[in-house]
Amino acid sequence: RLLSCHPVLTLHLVLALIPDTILPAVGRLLIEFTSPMPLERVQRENPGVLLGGRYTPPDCTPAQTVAVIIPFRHREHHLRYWLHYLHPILRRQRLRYGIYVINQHGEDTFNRAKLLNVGFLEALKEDAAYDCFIFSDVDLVPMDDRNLYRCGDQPRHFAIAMDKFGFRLPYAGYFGGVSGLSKTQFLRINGFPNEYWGWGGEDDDIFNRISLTGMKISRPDIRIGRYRMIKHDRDKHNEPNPQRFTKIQNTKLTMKRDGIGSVRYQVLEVSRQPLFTNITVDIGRPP
Ligand code: UDH
Ligand code: NGS
Repeated sequence: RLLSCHPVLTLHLVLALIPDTILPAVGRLLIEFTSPMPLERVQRENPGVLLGGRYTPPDCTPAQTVAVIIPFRHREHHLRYWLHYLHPILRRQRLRYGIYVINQHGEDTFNRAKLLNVGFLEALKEDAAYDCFIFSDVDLVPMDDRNLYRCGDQPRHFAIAMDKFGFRLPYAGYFGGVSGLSKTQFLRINGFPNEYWGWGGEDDDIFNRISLTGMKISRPDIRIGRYRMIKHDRDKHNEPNPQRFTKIQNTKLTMKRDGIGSVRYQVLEVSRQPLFTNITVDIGRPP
């Protein structure tokens, strides 16, 4: 337990010489979503993961403790694929981590960014040691395990080369899909906006918050930040938000009053499952 958990990237030469079974990193991964994924199988294949989806590497002491936060409603089959692919990747990355699924209760309009704020606060209530927060959509799986789910000295954007965008950024200021902020970085931007109900714009607002506080987005190499998205139709109650274009013009004014300091919600249930912690929350509805 004395060794620190070094980034796997530096070990390339050594890796070439040791057998596949103990390889810390694989590199490019084959990701596909054809046959349904039973949770029992995922559990069987991840015996080292503890109740609530917690993991600590057995042989080294990680520098960070990472909370992975997933905004969620009615996507159980996506979550099973996500857990199937991500647990082994995160284990190989030698992270100390926990998985938090923030499940929006009821059928009112979806609010991704508010759920992510809830995830930040609830993860910290569970374990004050969390100092890195990775926010991931449930339908995004990295295609390369060298895309390290950790925080650095600037906010990180992980999902930069998604299959649906032809493995490129759709625009320079895109910050959607999977992103990560240290606790300090998250608090510096007053967390995420709570007032984006429905689809779109909340990730651009977060991008604005980061720029306005003088931080810069860090991204992996374009060959490594590749993702597959599980194809799906538009969800019910997550229609494009018509206010999103005017809202993202006003981040500078709104970010002071709307954020982690003003989020109101009610936790209805915390349930520790074998592979994740499920937090069902009433976040209200649009005004
Ligand atoms: N989410 C849910 N349930 C919902 C809505 C959203 O869990 O009902 C979560 C989920 O983690 C999802 C994320 O919020 O990955 C982002 O929402 P999204 O997947 O709807 O956003 P995306 O941009 O899709 O991926 C928009 C609709 C695309 C329709 C494409 C039709 N071919
Ligand atoms: C922008 C949205 C973002 C969204 C991105 C990609 O236009 O929230 O498209 O969307 N911003 C606004 O609407 C203001 S996607 O192609 O994934 O559906 O993340």
